[in-house]
Amino acid sequence: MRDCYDTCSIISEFKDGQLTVKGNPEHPITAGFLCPKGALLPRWFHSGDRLKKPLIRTGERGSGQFREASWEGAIELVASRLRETIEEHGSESVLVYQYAGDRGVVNYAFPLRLFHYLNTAMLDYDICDRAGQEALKDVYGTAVGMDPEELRNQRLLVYWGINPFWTNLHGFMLAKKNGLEVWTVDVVRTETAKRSDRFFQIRPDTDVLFALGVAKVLIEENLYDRAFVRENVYGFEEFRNYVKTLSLDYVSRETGLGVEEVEEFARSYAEKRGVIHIGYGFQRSLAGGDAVRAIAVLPALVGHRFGFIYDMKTIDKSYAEGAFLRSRPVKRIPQVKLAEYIEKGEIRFLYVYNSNPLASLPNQNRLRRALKESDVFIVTHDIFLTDTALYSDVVLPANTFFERLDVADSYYHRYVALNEPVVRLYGKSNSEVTRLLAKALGIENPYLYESDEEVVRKILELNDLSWDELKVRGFVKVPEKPRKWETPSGKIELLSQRTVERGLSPFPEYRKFEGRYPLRLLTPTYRMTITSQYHNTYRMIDPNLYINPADAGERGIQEGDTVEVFNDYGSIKTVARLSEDVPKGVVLLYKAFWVSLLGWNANFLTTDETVDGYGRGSAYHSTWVEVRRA
Ligand SMILES: Nc1nc2c(c(=O)[nH]1)N[C@H]1C(S)=C(S)[C@@H](COP(=O)(O)OP(=O)(O)OC[C@H]3O[C@@H](n4cnc5c(=O)[nH]c(N)nc54)[C@H](O)[C@@H]3O)O[C@H]1N2
Ligand SMILES: Nc1nc2c(c(=O)[nH]1)N[C@H]1C(S)=C(S)[C@@H](COP(=O)(O)OP(=O)(O)OC[C@H]3O[C@@H](n4cnc5c(=O)[nH]c(N)nc54)[C@H](O)[C@@H]3O)O[C@H]1N2
Ligand SMILES: [Mo]
Repeated sequence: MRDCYDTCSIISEFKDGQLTVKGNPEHPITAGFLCPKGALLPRWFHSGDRLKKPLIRTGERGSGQFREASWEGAIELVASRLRETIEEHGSESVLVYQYAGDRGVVNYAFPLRLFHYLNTAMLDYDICDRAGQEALKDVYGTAVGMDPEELRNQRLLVYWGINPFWTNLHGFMLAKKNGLEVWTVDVVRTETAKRSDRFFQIRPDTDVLFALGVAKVLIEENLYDRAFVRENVYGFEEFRNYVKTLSLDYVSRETGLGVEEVEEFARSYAEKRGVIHIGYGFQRSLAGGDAVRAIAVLPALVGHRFGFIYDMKTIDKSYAEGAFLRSRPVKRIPQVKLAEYIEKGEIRFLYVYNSNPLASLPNQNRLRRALKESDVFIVTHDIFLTDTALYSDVVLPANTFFERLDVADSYYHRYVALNEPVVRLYGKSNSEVTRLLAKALGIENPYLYESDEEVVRKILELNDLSWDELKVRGFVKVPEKPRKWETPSGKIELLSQRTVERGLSPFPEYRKFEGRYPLRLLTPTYRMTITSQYHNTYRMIDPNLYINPADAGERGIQEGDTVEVFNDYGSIKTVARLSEDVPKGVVLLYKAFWVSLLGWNANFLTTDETVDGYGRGSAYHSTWVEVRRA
């Protein structure tokens, strides 16, 4: 249910007024344990900060002044404003903004039925894994790679731009338990890097060169799988010529890795036919699309059919979303460009659920300014009074996945789980609120009134999954069907026809990006939060700035000093921690904590530029800053 690779099977119980949770020992990925943040879920669930009553804004936007309202009153207000907005400005001036706060099929998708029915604008989801999705489609026609359970039969796993010891702990443990050799390619010496057999510490944005260098060695040292390539690869000769001109000295100079490291990577990777887990984290940069495309070439060269892990799609969930309810084509608004569309006056009504964009979107100063200066009506449905809720006109209390029926898949593994309620405390589910709104709007369409169980049963039926089996075991594995590459040539495209059509180079390109400030700011995930979630309930965050001692020295900064971090987007103050884990030229802040608790977050500094050749994916990591003693 959480926005997390592992999608754990949790056994929960409610006794004597207290929720307890444990990892399901029967579930092959969860394997009987929860990660540190999962184990604390009862604290989140029982938090005294949970919203209990709807709120209506009384003070200035963002001031936090609200009055409590009844559910009827709040829903009536939302419905009448929705109706008025559509009458005055048209249905496309309404935007539903949601993301993965809860990944249950019903609670993720059902509210979209209402907005499809109303023909409103929807998001183009580009905040998380988009550039990599597009890049993998360019090469393989799909971003779905290997079933991680297949790792049991593998020897080597390469973590490329991902920090699974924090973000995919069950995947990391699966690899370790099965005795795989583990390598990490990252800019930062992460907790995963520290637990890996080999660590390739690379400069930001140079992954594309590293991967091309490895490809060159594989080809020129005849380490590639000729038979596989002949049969399954499109554009091999052209690609071979492309990497021929690449000098390994240049690769070494740019990446910061030694020539021998590149050669050793290639030789050992080929010998062990490694699997590459391509991270979501690192592709959120201007270089992300080309980097993933270059990395994607490597499994093909060593003859590993789907020798990568990125995304998993097991079941078709479209019925829950109900796009068939639309009578007009959808206008999509790029998620990262929300502020721009508000500035242009194209959005008059914003309905937010499952997301906290006032913490998670880049360039927060611009977004907040746009919201303050516009007259957009904002409704937020959340469990807590988040930063987004604080900026809203109406706040509706949500309940949690412990309190309702749902079904969930995973973006990492092939198990689907049934989520059954244990108890009900406060708030209403995303689907309940949808039904209330539909009723208040006088809509009669039966699809807007289907019960959660009806939707779940229908989804299972459409996917040939058994409700009875799920009821008994709690989870079921979706078998993998034989599949081919879904590219224009029907093969793995080292020369990509899709990218040529988009006006890009047929091969992955290395480009140098430079900012107006000297230090590259990375803002990756933090161990005890999921983006902004759990900050308010666990109170376990790390707001410090990590800086290399050499960069600190040049600026007269010492361990523990208060520093200002700034660029053209904004400025924040925090405490400096000197660390060799971040290389010279790079500084690090963890992503997206609650602004109302901290007074700032990393997204006051991050760029809202996008990876334009690759679906306009977000480019958080392409942010440059300067740091000085405050
Ligand atoms: N604990 C926890 N788990 C989570 C989440 C969370 O917030 N907290 N969020 C969930 C979500 S939404 C997502 S998308 C996933 C993200 O999961 P990950 O992909 O693990 O995410 P990140 O930590 O953002 O990024 C991974 C690494 O990319 C590195 N990196 C940055 N730039 C470069 C580069 O140019 N090259 C290379 N090679 N590496 C680079 C960073 O140093 C970082 O260590 O995790 C999910 N799981
Ligand atoms: N600087 C920086 N920023 C980033 C990233 C980065 O790497 N660096 N990563 C980006 C990535 S990968 C992602 S995926 C986005 C995520 O960005 P968001 O989608 O904004 O993610 P969360 O902060 O998890 O917010 C989810 C919200 O949903 C609420 N919620 C949970 N369950 C329910 C429910 O059942 N019903 C309702 N109505 N609400 C619920 C939670 O309380 C929480 O407030 O952030 C992005 N932001
Ligand atoms: Mo994400």
